[in-house]
Amino acid sequence: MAVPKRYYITTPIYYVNDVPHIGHAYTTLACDVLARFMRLDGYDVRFLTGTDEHGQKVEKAAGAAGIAPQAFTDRVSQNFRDLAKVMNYSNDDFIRTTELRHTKACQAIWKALLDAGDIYLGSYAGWYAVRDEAFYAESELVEGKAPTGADVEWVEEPSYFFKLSAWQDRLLQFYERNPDFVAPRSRRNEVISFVKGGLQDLSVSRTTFKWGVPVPGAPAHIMYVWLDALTNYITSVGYPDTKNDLYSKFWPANLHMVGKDILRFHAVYWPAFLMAAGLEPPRRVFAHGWWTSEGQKISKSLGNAIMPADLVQTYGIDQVRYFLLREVPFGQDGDFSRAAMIRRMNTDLANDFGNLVQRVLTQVNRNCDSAVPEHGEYTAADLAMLKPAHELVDRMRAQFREQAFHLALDAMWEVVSLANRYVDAHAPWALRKTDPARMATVLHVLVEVIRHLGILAQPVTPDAAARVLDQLGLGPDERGFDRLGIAHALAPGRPMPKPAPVFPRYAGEGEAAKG
Ligand code: ME8
Repeated sequence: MAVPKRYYITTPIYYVNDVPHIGHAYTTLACDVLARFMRLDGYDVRFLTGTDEHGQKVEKAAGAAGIAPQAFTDRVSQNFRDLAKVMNYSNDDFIRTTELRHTKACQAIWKALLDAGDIYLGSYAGWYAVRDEAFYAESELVEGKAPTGADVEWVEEPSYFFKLSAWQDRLLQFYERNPDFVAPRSRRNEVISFVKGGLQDLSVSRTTFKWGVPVPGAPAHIMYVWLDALTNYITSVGYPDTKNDLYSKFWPANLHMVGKDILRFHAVYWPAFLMAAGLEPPRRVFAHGWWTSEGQKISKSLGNAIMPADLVQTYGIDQVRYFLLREVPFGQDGDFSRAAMIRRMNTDLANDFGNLVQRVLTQVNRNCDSAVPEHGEYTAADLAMLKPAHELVDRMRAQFREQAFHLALDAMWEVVSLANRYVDAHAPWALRKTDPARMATVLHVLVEVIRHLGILAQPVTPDAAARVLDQLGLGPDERGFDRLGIAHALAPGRPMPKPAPVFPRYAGEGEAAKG
């Protein structure tokens, strides 16, 4: 039997203590592009994002805003839902940890851990960083602060513990058997050495504040916000009902996408919780890098957070989407600069891809009666142009499998450059009078190349790609990856609508020159 083509991808759920900035937009964008790619490739996809609304940090932020935590989270969570529209995300579910379905899932996993003998009552005395919502050992502190630079406070309270120490060997075996579980590879080594260094039992309940999921049977305790938050990934597929359709179709998740700051929670605690509860761990966790802004760390106190809506308004949605995934090798840290953004927008999109489409489709419109041109026999040069276009999907698939977005886009732009060189070399405009049949063949080859580029550009630049495909006259059922290849080449004579530019240049050229 064929393996069912299913794909479940998740973003971290974001704390609602703050409005979303470019860093949050980036993680969800990467997931959106993968989700779109897999859908076009025939997969049944589930793409989840949402907000992490419990814990001391959110409670404090609500206090500072002078409103009750629930009203505060309602307001800030909406900003993240609005972001989905601004950035054109295609998520299938948006989870809030204050929803009833989630409370039920949290309490069920708690009971499963308790029944398995992996939770016991004790008391915690140690350091806690509210900003990270994390406990730190004395030995981890650096000049009285958490290794992340967050302030720590001394906490002493009755607490339930998860027997994380008992999971060290099983986790190491799990990493051994699943070499692709943590990516990129350098992060995998980091996780393994952390676990080899020894694991302490983990405090999983708090008693000194109230904003959280109550521990079943122990109402003085609320669940530690990370146990609560991680559980969202199974809440969305219907846990604790593991027999339902969604759960059986989509769990284990194929990919949890996270920033490098929260890898430990996802690659150490989460598989341990799941295995202890008798559930399967996810297949893969990818930890991407961090963005700085014009060379500086993005922080609330510096006031330099880049707002996605501003960027989209200034440069355009697809320009921003393309830039974020093309500019920095995925997995590494990167710097956002307006000069670099404008360069990508003008060079890669407007000059290279945009011009290619514009000049080819304009010639078809003028010289081929606004219809797909007839083609004669292909020359070696024609075949050398078509082949890389036909093979592009395989190259991009391989890169997407590794979450190497920048390399997938590199591969695509190789074809774009090849096509621009092919236009120059074969100058179809000059053939109009001398050899109209050859002109038609050249334009046919180019229309096919553009059809492939348009279909494959959909995950990263969905609006612009849709406009390219509209201009080729493609119907909604002609845009999937199953339509790639010569077998589905456009029939000569099919009408093609009037072309219009797809990728504008940045209007404020002065700013580009400054960069
Ligand atoms: O950690 N560059 O939520 P959070 C790149 N609620 N990515 C960035 C970034 C930057 N400068 N700043 C933030 C939490 N991010 C928890 C997660 S999941 C069960 C619970 C992204 O609101 C990056 O993905 O602090 C990072 O991991 C995430 O936002 C942290 O979001």
